[in-house]
Amino acid sequence: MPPLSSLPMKPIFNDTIAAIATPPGEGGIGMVRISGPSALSIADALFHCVSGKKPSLLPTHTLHYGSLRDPASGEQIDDALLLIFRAPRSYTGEEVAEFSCHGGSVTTGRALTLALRAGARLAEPGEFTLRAFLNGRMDLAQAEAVCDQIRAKTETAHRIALRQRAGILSKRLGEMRQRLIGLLAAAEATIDFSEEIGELDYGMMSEGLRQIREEVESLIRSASYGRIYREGIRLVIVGRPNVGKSSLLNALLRQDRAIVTPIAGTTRDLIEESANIRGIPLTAIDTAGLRETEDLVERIGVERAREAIESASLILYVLDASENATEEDARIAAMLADRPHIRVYNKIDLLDDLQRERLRSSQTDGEPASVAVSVSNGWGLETLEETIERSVLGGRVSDGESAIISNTRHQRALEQARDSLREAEETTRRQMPPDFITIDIRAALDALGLVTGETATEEIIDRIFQDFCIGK
Ligand SMILES: Nc1nc2c(ncn2[C@@H]2O[C@H](COP(=O)(O)OP(=O)(O)OP(=O)(O)O)[C@@H](O)[C@H]2O)c(=O)[nH]1
Ligand SMILES: [Mg+2]
Repeated sequence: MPPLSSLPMKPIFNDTIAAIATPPGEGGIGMVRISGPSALSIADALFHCVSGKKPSLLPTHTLHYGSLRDPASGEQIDDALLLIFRAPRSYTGEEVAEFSCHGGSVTTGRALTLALRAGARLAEPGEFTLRAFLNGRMDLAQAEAVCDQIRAKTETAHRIALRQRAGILSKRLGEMRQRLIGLLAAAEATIDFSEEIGELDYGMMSEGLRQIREEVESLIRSASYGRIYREGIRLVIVGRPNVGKSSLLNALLRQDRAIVTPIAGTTRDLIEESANIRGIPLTAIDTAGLRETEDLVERIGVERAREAIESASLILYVLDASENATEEDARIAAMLADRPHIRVYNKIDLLDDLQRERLRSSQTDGEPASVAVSVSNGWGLETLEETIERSVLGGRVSDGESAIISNTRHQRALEQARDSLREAEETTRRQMPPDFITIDIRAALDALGLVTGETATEEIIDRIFQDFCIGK
């Protein structure tokens, strides 16, 4: 497989693809998208503009009203709108026709069938965006951000995806690659023309490499933040029976998801639900109260709770503030000792003022963080959400402008680049011949190119687009 940078920049596909671009089910409108060299001739066969004009003769970026008909029988399928984009100024870089029909799976399904019969082939998942990438309309990081934007669960995740799609990360990486290419050229010149330009300036080389390596490292650091928003976290609620775990789950979800009763041992299975706490997408998991029990069902539930603790990104350890700690609490505390967790003292409404004051003064700023709440009254829940945010992000916040890494693939590529840059720095420090330095610089350039796709192989690219939805 040749590197993609050697692929031609003009449209490279001779087949035409089609798919329903709107989600399945009922909806106001449904859209069928067709892209490729025959997109407009297919529109000619199926669509009759009220103006009487042929779609293939219409100008780009225009919208037309008309009827969608089966060319075989003449039957009208829908009255619809046709959007025309001409190559190369379209999403894919190819000729594109989009039918905006009435919603519902039958209408869009029939429109798609007509397009296929007229010569299009059903698009693979992500194939429109794949073509956009291969036709040079966007780079790989931007293409991945398309998928991230569609999948974003919170506004912050959406903002990160939007910035990546706009090319902020690509631009930053592009600048770094340009500077590395400058260093590579300097090293190569001393190999080829050492008599004219003399020895390599090792000091300059070392300083240049250090600066770029530090920038790569700062991007890698942003990954711990960016990935939380892209992938979300698992928040597991544990504690003894009856302390208010399910009540807390319901409060965080703002819905009555789990059964709450005064009977200890109410929850017996894991209850998982998606939530959004201060922009952080998360799966909140309520568990069976931890205790020794003879009840078979409850015992399985307790076992599952222990497994959930293993998979948690953060644990809320709920205690009943009106009761003294028990042996079970000591066991739970020991189990959580090396796991990230927050102690949540619940039911503080049952305490008198003096007891509440005592609880408050016993809480320190140290680890683990602890928060006093009354789920029944809503006291302290906002502080708890703030504490969750702080624990998850560890004080890392985005300034809203800089490039952020939110994807494991990008993180790995940058780590590879950092390692090669370190090796280049070491080779420079030891004043080895410039050939050795150029090998490491080239490796770093290749690693950075994986993110934006210049050096990505067909296999990597296929894997990325397989995860997309159909019609995108
Ligand atoms: N006074 C008071 N009662 C509460 C509070 N939060 C929950 N409760 C009550 O405590 C009881 C147990 O609540 P649950 O949420 O079912 O407790 P749990 O920890 O999920 O219990 P199990 O599922 O049995 O482990 C219920 O009667 C709740 O109404 C609170 O803040 N104050
Ligand atoms: Mg419960």
